[in-house]
Amino acid sequence: MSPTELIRAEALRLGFDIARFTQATLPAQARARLDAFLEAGAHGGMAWMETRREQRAQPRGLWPEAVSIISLGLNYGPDYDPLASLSQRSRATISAYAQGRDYHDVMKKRLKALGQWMAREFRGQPLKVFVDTAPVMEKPIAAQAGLGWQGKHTNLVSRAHGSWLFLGEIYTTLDLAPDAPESDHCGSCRACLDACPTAAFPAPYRLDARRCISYLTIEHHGPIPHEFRRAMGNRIYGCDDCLAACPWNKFARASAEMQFSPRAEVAPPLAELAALDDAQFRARHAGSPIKRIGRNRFIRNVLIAIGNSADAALLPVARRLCEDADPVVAEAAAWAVEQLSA
Ligand code: B12
Ligand code: SF4
Ligand code: SF4
Repeated sequence: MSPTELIRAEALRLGFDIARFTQATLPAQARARLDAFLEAGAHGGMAWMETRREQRAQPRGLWPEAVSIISLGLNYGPDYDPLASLSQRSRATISAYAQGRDYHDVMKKRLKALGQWMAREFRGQPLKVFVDTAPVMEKPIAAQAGLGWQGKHTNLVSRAHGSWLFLGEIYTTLDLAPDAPESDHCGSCRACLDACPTAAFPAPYRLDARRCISYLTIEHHGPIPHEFRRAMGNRIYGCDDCLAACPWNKFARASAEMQFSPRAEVAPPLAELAALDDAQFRARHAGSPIKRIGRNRFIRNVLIAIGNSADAALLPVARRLCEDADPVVAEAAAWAVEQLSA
């Protein structure tokens, strides 16, 4: 077997759903698009995107010795309708990616296992493993390796897994034969663009993160801008609307990875979530990506959902939080009270 066949077979054995190869260079176009994104301020408060621009723009900007990249995907396809809870307004909608165990942990563990196997197999050739948080353009790299194409919602769409694929990479000094890129199969479709509740796409293939509910609920610190509060509905962590709209999901299969199965109720009652103090929040979300945003940002999001619930039974819950020690929580609580009293 060739080195790429060996590595691919080992990756699949370790539980990856797809593994493909590309060279450690991206076309100048990827850099130009990243620049345009940052120049437009579309990254909002994610200052780390700006500060590590050079490393992100080009794989060798991060690691000059890199020759090839192994791009890996893990299918997290939900076995339920991720949008079903949007109409259950006294309950929370939590995006599919955050229902199970934190994918960073699952992916990192497998990347390290593959890396260790490669170090043995290829006599200590240096390599580095990455998932999400490193300054790596994961989607353009995966598209170049042919895992799928960047759809108009900007995420990677796969013919086999639809929109539900986590990405990770191994940069290596090995010179591996590259796979062919996948071509764009969006055609005239614009279902994802039309599905967005906050009009976060200024144009196909371009996202303004400042308008995206995923950004607002996970990355944004401080009060949620008023113009987006209504549109958020009961989405308290991330958003799946554009991903779920994609017709390519009809070929997707539910993930076989038990660690991505929902750890608790898919759509928990807002009253239950609003009652969490710091210790309870951390205990409930141990091992989940949700833990990262901390209790205050989480309760802020829950209060926006309460304000949108039209459920008068949640009024005392919101009133209680008007006295919260965190000013952002207290402000969101006051807004929720106002909405429910109107
Ligand atoms: C910052 C970030 C966010 C930000 C900004 C998202 C964004 N689209 O940039 C926010 C917080 C909003 C976010 C949200 C989500 N994220 Co996110 N995020 C990232 C992160 C850390 C960096 C992405 C980045 O570099 N953005 C900068 C822009 C410039 O890059 P880009 O999107 O690739 O932009 C390209 C296009 O605009 C394109 N382009 C421009 N014009 C044109 C024209 C044509 C014709 C074409 C083809 C392309 C094109 O060129 C640009 C550069 O290549 C990556 C992890 C990583 N290290 O890559 C995860 C990542 C992209 N996120 C991921 C996920 C799962 C999500 C959510 C689905 C989570 C959720 N359910 O809430 C949402 C999806 C929202 C959406 N529609 O994108 C996954 C996506 C997996 C996949 N299959 O693609 C990643 C890869 C993490 C991972 N390791 O799995 N995320
Ligand atoms: S994740 Fe939600 S808010 Fe963000 S672009 Fe997609 S549909 Fe719009
Ligand atoms: S919904 Fe349509 S336009 Fe959007 S990514 Fe899927 S195929 Fe492309």
